[in-house]
Amino acid sequence: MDKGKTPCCSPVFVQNPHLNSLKEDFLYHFDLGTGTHDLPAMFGDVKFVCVGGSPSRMKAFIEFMASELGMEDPKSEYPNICAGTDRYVMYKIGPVLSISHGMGIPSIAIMLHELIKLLHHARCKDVTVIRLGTSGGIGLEPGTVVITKQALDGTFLPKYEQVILGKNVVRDTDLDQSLAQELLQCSKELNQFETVIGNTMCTLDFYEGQARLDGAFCFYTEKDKQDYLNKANEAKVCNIEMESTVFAAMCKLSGLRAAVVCVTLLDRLKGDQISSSHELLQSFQQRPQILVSHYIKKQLGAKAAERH
Ligand code: R2B
Ligand code: URA
Repeated sequence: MDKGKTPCCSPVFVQNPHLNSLKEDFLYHFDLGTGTHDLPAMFGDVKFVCVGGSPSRMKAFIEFMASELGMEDPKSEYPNICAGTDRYVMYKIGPVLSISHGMGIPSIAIMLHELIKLLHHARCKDVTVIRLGTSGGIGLEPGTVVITKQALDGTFLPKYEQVILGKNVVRDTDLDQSLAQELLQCSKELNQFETVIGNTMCTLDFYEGQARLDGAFCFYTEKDKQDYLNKANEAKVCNIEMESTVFAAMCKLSGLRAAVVCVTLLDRLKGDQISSSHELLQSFQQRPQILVSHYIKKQLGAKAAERH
């Protein structure tokens, strides 16, 4: 494939022979299933899946996306496709799906298993998945958007480790570098906020796992914390969040083009508490949405031009 060109007709892989013996596949945490829903009819046209932690942010994203694509319907609310469960929310407008994933690796991993199966059952092709999130920055002005180059674990290694059948299974966390560059280019075109490409550290916890001094427990000194964050800085970590490694690993296993775009809410070299005003934090959180919606519009414009 030519560098920089979007892939053509890449299916979404599941790698599980046991699925073939299921009479129907019920995606429990979405409350959707192959026996109860026509997944190809509902989702076959999906090309972009945007995921983020918070249900209300992912609803706001679909409303924003609809208005950006000129597809908003002032008379109707966007229905939550997963209304039968309160685990995740899911919204769709044209080829764009917006889904919440909660906080942390276990929560996003469950969502991704079901999302990958959903895209597979729906026979989707050429799907791009982007995580839009928040993070703590390292040495960056709060509000900077970080597009992840490599997702690293808490020891600064580009891997995701999980115990499966009592054994440690290690998966790598490569993300699509051409997609990261395309997103950076979109940010240059928008010219509205600072955006960088850098490494993202993914942790299992918000407090001790991210070297904070303000959790319920802390058995290290302020110097220990600073030394650790300085080491992260040396490993070119630009931001810290809680989902990127498993997101990258699972998207890679299923052949999905993937990117992580997170805004920084604070500079962790200067503090731990997120105490900026609600309004400022809200406006920061819109930045990944603005960037990704520009990217999607551009892609859809390019596809439309290819067809004519
Ligand atoms: C960023 O923000 C959340 C913690 O506040 C977590 O889901 C993450 O990755
Ligand atoms: N999300 C995180 O995981 N860490 C932060 O510091 C801010 C948001």
